[in-house]
Amino acid sequence: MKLIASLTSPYARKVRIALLEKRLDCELIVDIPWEADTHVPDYNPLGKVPVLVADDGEVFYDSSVIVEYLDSVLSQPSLLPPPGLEAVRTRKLAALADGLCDAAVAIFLERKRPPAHQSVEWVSRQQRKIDAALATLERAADDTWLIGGRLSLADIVAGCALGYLDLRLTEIDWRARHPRLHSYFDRLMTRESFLQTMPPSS
Ligand SMILES: N[C@@H](CCC(=O)N[C@@H](CS)C(=O)NCC(=O)O)C(=O)O
Repeated sequence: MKLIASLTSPYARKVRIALLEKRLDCELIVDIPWEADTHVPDYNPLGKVPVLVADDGEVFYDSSVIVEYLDSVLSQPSLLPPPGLEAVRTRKLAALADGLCDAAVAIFLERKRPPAHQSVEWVSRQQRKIDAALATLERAADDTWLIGGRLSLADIVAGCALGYLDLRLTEIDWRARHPRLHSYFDRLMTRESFLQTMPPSS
């Protein structure tokens, strides 16, 4: 298998963590989709990372779909519960944390535009999503794991989303406002899979 990814993408980190948790071998191909010489659109019509190329050449994208594919390749440790309400709740929390990432990425990209083209209203709208998502995660983070008593896709996405805030939106002091989330994140960050995939600072 090959994973096409950038090292700062929280969505790609999600897949890299899943691969490490499952101890699956996978070649990492670093490709930055914003650069002119990117090959990402050759694999994903949306031009986004991560993309997984399976051993038989089939291509998978969207990070959560890739994690589901990895669960089908190697069922243990499973990152999604079997079909049922717990699986739906796991996906819901993962969707929430993905949405937090989407809003943070939107702010990061907006700030890269020339100042005269930046929209204060757009940034505020994204900021409100981040604040509300953090408050919801704070309520969910009352134990070691968000759901089901073990590591799941929800924890991986939540950890990647919080890590992305630390990388790109350092002015958001989410730890001070969300003490349970702070402790939950610190516990998560002791895991080898999270430590090995820390994003570089640029
Ligand atoms: N929902 C997608 C989001 C992927 C995504 O937005 N990746 C960003 C990097 S953080 C990207 O490749 N952006 C390039 C673009 O939007 O053209 C997933 O979970 O895989």
